[in-house]
Amino acid sequence: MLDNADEVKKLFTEYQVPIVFSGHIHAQDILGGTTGDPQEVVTSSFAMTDQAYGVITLNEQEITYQRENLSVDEWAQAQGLSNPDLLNYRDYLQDLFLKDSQAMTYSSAYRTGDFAGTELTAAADLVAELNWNFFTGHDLYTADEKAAIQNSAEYQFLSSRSDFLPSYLDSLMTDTTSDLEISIPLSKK
Ligand SMILES: [Ca+2]
Repeated sequence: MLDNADEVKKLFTEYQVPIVFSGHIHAQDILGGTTGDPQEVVTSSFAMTDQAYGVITLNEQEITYQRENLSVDEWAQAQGLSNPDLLNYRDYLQDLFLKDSQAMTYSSAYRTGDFAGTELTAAADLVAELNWNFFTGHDLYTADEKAAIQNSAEYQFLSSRSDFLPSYLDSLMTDTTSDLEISIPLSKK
């Protein structure tokens, strides 16, 4: 965290730093600035779903970043391991994350004393899905997709019961460019 981020950004722009790589927030994101500003690439946490890392390629013409995923499943299979969680590690980590996200909805319902059954479960699934998409950088929605989510029964259910959750979901759907890859042409001196 920087409390003088604006000053630092000015320096990056002045010295033509084309791209900045960081982490910490555990959410995959690529934040593009206006032309001439540095692009910021944040790679999500390697320890959690979906175990991503970035591959950077640099040559005289361009610098590229591409998000890739580790496959523990294949490794465990090649090692002849029998632990089902390791053999299905991708699903295992995703399941942990989704359950954690669903819990956010359930604890909100608990606070308001509202324990609707299947509607609550479906709404918790929507929160979990959008949360997973956000943290793994798969949160690029078309206007139609976004409208469909906001018009869905699950979203409407949350809107009638919570101030926080609908606005939280909206905040997970603001991207307009890919979080997974970027290519920046390098100008010749
Ligand atoms: Ca994003």
